[in-house]
Amino acid sequence: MYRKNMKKILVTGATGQIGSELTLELRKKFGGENVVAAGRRRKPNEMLLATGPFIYLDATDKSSLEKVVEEYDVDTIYHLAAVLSAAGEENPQNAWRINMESLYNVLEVAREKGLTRVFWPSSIAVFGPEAPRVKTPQNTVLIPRTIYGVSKVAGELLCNYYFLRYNVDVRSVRYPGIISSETLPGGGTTDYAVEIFYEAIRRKRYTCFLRADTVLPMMYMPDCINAALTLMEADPSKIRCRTSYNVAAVSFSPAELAAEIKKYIPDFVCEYKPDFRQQIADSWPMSIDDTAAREDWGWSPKYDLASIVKDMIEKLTRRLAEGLL
Ligand code: AKB
Repeated sequence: MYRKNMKKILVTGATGQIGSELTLELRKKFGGENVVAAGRRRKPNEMLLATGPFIYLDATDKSSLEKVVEEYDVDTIYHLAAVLSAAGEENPQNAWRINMESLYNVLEVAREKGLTRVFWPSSIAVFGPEAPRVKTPQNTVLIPRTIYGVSKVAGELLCNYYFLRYNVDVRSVRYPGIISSETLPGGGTTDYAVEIFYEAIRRKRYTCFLRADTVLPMMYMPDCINAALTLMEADPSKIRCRTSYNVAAVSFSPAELAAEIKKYIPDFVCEYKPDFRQQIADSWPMSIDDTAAREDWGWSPKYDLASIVKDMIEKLTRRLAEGLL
């Protein structure tokens, strides 16, 4: 995969939950110096700094984005910077501005400079209570109740428009909640499914902000990264959907997750105190139909609930023993 003198990949939101791990994976594949990590944190983690270039970038500022694309000879952007669902409800105006302005700038720069490819994640948050909640289809009614979901629906339509009108090769998947061991998520409704591991290992107790029986679609980070890379490598003729593909892995409730964790930490206690995020979760699908992604570009997840929990417990226990947790 690594080519000498190859053009560069830019990852925005590289210090976030998905960005931090995706950047390292891209660097392994294409060489550290070919993957520019960009974020708004002044102090990113050491691995990001040690393995390739890191720059401060606010993607809502188009001229800064243009400068970076020119300076590093970028031809592919993974645009991950975003405000998530729960944080979005605390300041909807800010969430709309950040999510929409940054995506618009990325698509405009891709159009103006003729970039080869753009990846932008959408989310199960595009669906609202009017959509079927079980095996939610690829094409169904999209009336989300959060500003995050509204920005994702608008973003999907914008991506489709830029493809049809300007031939910008932008590709997207609708991620479910992502579980990962390296960087904590921030501001999402599905964040409980990561926090619960840290608290179970450190304190053997967790108070969940969703009801015990709230079933949501989830995915482990290796599958999440694999979805992005497989879609980005697919032949353009295979990509029949230019809004965003449904991708599914597992669905479970907090009670089911807690029961699986208890197999490793028998005295773990999980309590439930639902807050405003419950309403968001109740408006989202419980499971997703991802037939189109499987058929078009061979999407297939590897991790189920048991293998996710086993891997998370192993990784976080090791980090705790090394004093890194
Ligand atoms: C969130 O909870 O907001 C995100 C998402 C499902 O897009 N993790």
